[in-house]
Amino acid sequence: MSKCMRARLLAGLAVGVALTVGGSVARADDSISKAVCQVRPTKGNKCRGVVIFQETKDGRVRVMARIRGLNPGKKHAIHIHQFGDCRDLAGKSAGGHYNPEEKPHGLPPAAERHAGDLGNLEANEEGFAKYTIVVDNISIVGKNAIIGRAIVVHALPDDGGQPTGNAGARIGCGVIGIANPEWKPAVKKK
Ligand SMILES: [Cu+2]
Ligand SMILES: [Zn+2]
Repeated sequence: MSKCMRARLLAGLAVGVALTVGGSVARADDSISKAVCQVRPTKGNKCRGVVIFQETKDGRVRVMARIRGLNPGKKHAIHIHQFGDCRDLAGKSAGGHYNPEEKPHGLPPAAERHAGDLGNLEANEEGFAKYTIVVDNISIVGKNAIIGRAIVVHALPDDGGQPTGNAGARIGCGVIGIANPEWKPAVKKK
């Protein structure tokens, strides 16, 4: 077999593998613009929910969180932590705040803050919080990529103090993954 033929055969094989992963056909040029994180409670807590990350047309990231199991009427810090590792029962394995630019801790919209500093959730009387923030210091898979890192929700509010906002225990933890752009939740039957 000539060198050229072998190169073409290998290239063809690679494309074939890329197109048939998981038994369904994926486009080879799929760009990743959406991520999802399923937050689960750490030991002894009830915090759970979903955080969606969607890249905007102007290159920012819209973060949309829906979290329940919080203290009614209270604020709870929400951060991106360095490691997508929630194995520790208290969430410690997620490491510190995601801080690729070595900045001090802060609260949005301050520019001087960790990339992972998303501010606070604010729970209603049912202990549920819906929170949206658009940020310009992270991306899904580009600069300051968040894929493979973790969302951590804390017991206390983030007060912006050093080094990490005095937010207390980690009550929820979840790994940020690539969202399936075609999946939609089933419509709830009443
Ligand atoms: Cu945190
Ligand atoms: Zn921070």
